[in-house]
Amino acid sequence: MTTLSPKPNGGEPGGDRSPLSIFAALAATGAFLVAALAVVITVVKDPGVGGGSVKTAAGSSVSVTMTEFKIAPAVITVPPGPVKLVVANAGTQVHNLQVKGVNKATSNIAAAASETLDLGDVKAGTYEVICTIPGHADSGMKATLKVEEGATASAAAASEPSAGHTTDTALPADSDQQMIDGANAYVKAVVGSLTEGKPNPTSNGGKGAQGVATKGRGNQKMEAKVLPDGTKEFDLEAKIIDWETEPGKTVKAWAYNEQVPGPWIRVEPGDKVKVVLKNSLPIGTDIHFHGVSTPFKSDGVAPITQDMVKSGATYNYEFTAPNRSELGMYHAHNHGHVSIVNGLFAIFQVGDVPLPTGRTITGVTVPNNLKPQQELAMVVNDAGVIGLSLNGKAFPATDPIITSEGDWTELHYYNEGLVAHPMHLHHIPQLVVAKDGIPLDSPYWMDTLNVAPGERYTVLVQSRRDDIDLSNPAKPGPGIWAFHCHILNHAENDKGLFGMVTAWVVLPKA
Ligand SMILES: [Cu+2]
Repeated sequence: MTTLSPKPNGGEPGGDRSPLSIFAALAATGAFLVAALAVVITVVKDPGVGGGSVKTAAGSSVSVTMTEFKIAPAVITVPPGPVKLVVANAGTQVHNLQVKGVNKATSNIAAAASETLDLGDVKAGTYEVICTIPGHADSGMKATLKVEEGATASAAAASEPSAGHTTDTALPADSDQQMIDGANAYVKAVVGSLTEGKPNPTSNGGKGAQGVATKGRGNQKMEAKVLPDGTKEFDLEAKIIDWETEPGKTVKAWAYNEQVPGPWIRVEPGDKVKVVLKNSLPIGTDIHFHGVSTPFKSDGVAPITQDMVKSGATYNYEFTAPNRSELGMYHAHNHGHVSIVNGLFAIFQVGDVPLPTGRTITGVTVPNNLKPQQELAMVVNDAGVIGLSLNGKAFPATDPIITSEGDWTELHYYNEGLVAHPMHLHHIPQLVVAKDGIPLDSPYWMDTLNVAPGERYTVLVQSRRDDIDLSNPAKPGPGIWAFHCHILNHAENDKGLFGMVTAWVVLPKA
């Protein structure tokens, strides 16, 4: 029977294959990550780029393109009468388009999608056009709609470069080189931080390493303040902070205790819990414990279950944790479409997710008494000022996952964004053991897991496969395996890898 149980294996790797020599070899090839990702040039044909305008008896139709953080053309000119805007999102984040004074707006448009906005009969005048997603208009997503007698409908600025978007006409001439440089910089950072032996603050027992350095790290385990009656107290402050999502890009994030995601809170079943929320945001807030059994008044849905926690105020959530494990999140509920995607999200865990130890699933037996070497979280987001990210960071600032051959890793996925993300780990199969913290009667193996907003999944991963022949270095085994969202423009842009990309590192057995 095939088994993933740790067992003696006669074919140990050769003595010269130290972890660092492997990385050096990989880094030297330069393009290994490129190959690993099976790079596909994203060819997106959409009506918004290279489009133009049409003036018919039925009115004007103008193509408008949104990117980070621009609306093109900046001035849209049309004659009075019926106007339609064909609005394309050529960026990497969710955007929308609102025409003030006409009171018409698109829905939130996902990256690479488009929508036609019928403005109806528009009178002569000047109207402001913006993306209403917080921070986007201030970052440049503003345009003007000029409705003038005798005007010719303006053409979309087809020649303007569009960030993060590829048309079939041209990739930058140096796009291959940028891909190679970006991948190499990431590997160099990962190998460098491994050498320094930094602990990984977001991992239980993790060996620790990081991508290209940025300021601030989220998901840090929070110590409880234990009160005389045994209650575990966690003090949180919500406020707007500077947060570096990727090297050199700092945004105004909404954060708990200056972290995105906020501190990882863990309690045990039956614990008495008190969460003290101080609101230092400019607007009211609350905390909803998503997927955690709390009483009505601690469900955090202002103004229904509690009063709004006004700016400057403090609120106490008090409850007894359930008598079973639960894997939840905590996030603002009030104005969630702004506050959550901008960073007010974190993990709330009650006990350990039960694992299918001793069970055989599709021919693979999970060891009895399995205790994974590390327990990690991957919180995905795609919107607001945080954008496409894993644990609050975008590639190349994403933390790699560091394991050794034979290690078992327990990984929890959480989606706090607006769209689903099919998370794909190369080469190493994942065993799905729980959905939303509830253990599955029938765990299953897969390599791509679609995680929709609000969902949590728990997987077990053993950093080896039985078909790996350790005595034959030519066979794949240890290495840096690409791990990314498989919506291709969530993982790549014209400059190479970006956004929802990280690496699963398998070091040779010590
Ligand atoms: Cu995605």
